[in-house]
Amino acid sequence: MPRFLHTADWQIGRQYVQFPPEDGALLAEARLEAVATLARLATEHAVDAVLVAGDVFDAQAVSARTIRRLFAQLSGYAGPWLMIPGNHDAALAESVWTSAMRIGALPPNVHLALEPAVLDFASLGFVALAAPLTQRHTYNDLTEWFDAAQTQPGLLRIGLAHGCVQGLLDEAIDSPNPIGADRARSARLDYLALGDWHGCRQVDERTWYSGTPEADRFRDNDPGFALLVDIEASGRAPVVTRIETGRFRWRTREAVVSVASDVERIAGELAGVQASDVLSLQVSGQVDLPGLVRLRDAIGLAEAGARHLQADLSALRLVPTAEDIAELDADGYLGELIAELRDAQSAKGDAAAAAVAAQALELLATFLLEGRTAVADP
Ligand SMILES: [Mn+2]
Repeated sequence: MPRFLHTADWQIGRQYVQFPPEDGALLAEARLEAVATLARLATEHAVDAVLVAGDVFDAQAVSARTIRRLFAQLSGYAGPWLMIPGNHDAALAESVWTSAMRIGALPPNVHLALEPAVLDFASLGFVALAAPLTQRHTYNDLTEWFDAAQTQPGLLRIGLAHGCVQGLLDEAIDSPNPIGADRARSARLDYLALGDWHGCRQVDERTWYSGTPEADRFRDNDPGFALLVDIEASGRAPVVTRIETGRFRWRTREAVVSVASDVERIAGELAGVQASDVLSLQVSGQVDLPGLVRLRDAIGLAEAGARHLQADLSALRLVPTAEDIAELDADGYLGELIAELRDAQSAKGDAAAAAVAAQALELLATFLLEGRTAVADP
């Protein structure tokens, strides 16, 4: 009974320039570690082959060192690794693949299809129909020829392709590269291994996106898996099992604050962050001064506990209460100014002037608060 491990979208060489270097370097390193994990899983589950459905590399201009390091991660599985280029590492005349071959980095058990090909693994009971991308974007379906491809009866027909199943993922997908929604049936495939959609997703009984083994962006589409695919015999439906491979958990959280308990709830969630969390937090609404202090403290602690936390409070409006302003202890000129702004904020008649006063009050309170925090925290 042939068994496969299906993976895609390794995106090796991806740079996380939007992150501080210490976080970005670890996230990039995790992509290589994910490949080592795949090799270990392939061996543990005794698969007949690993199917890598494109975007092994994130870019064509990956350093020789990174290319060598990637292929070194494969050493944990001695069986065949089937690879096709995707849109990020398309098989151009000069590509990351030609670089890899030039430096002799490809191990002998990597079976790379740089052009459309039927790869024969008769001794293992299957053939692979490979539809590599030879340019970054195409507008014709590169899997069309699968339908007419003749293969030896009795051998499983396994497809590998990278792109967008038509009518399914059009808006959100990485690239145009269309794939017929009915391809597995029309080409009599036992399994169609797809890449490009970074989340794990079933298309039909025989067609799956494995997703990327290690999340690389803030999109809640189920990344961080590989698929174990068991096919009892030609024509039988595959049994597909998701295996968790991801190390970091990327999440987005949008929170709205209107009452004090909202701040407590967010602080409670932040207290639960773990070293594997990469979190993007956006807070909107309005908050009083103690609420803002509490929120900033909770964010500060969570920043230290998470792999990465980016908090955006730009849509959160500070609305200090009268007690808050008294607490700021601003006397003399500042005290008069605050009182003036507070009156102007609630003055009736000129709405525009009231809004400006509210904004000025918020700024001033924030500066005073920050000054106080800075003194209290030498
Ligand atoms: Mn892609």
